[in-house]
Amino acid sequence: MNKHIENIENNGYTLLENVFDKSLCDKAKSLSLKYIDNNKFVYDISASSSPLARKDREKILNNLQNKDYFYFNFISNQDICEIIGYFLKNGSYLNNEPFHLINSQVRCLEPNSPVQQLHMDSNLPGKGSYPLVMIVIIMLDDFTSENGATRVVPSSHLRDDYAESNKKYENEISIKGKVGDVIIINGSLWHGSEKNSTSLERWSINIGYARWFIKPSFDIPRSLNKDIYNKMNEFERELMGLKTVPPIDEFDRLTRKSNRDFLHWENK
Ligand SMILES: O=C(O)CCC(=O)C(=O)O
Ligand SMILES: [Fe+2]
Repeated sequence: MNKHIENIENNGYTLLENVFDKSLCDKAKSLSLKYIDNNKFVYDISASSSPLARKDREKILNNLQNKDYFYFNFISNQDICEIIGYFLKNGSYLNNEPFHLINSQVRCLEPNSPVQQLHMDSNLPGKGSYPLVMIVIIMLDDFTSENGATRVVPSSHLRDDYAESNKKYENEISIKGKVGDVIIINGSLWHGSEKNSTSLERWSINIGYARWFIKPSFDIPRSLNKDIYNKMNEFERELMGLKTVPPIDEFDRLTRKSNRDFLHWENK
């Protein structure tokens, strides 16, 4: 763990090898494909002006936490959450304030999927500050130099500016690895996927975690379902941010943190 903490502190990312079995990764792909095919999702891309919202050469399944409890094999993996917890608790009161899930996605780059703009997921450069957001990328296929591996600009989490549009930086590198390997990235690191120049798909699970007071990408507490909730352990429920939903007004509660789950399902 110390090696990974050092890597993330200095370079902004680390690679954990062989965290998940190939069989679990294959199941994640086939299950996700089933959800994608059965649902024929239509996304309103006109509602967003970011080039990151263009998904024409991708298959995407968002909000894994409300699709199937199976995905918690990845979302709440202990080895991953230990490292994430170190970074997202560090500097908070007694180094022990909670962190929560802010997005989770299965992402498939289809053949000829274009390069993704270098970006940060934290909405704020990291220079001189504690990390606010951490990203996990789980390889469901080998990541190679041809099929759209994640590229990063090492140590860019220490800068105070943003990557230029459509620019390839001299010192950027692609993180290659095997199915079941995991990349952990400081959310302020400049990163994005490469072009997929092969005739095969490149699948990954991409997960975002943040300090508890950072707004998630989707309303995770309100979109949970009870079947999945009932299977979750206490840590997983807290990871969904159920105890940090703001009260509706001061008569509901006087603090943002609560002793009880927002959904009030815990004793039923
Ligand atoms: O899939 C990848 O390699 C990175 C994806 C990413 O950074 C994103 O969609 O925000
Ligand atoms: Fe990203």
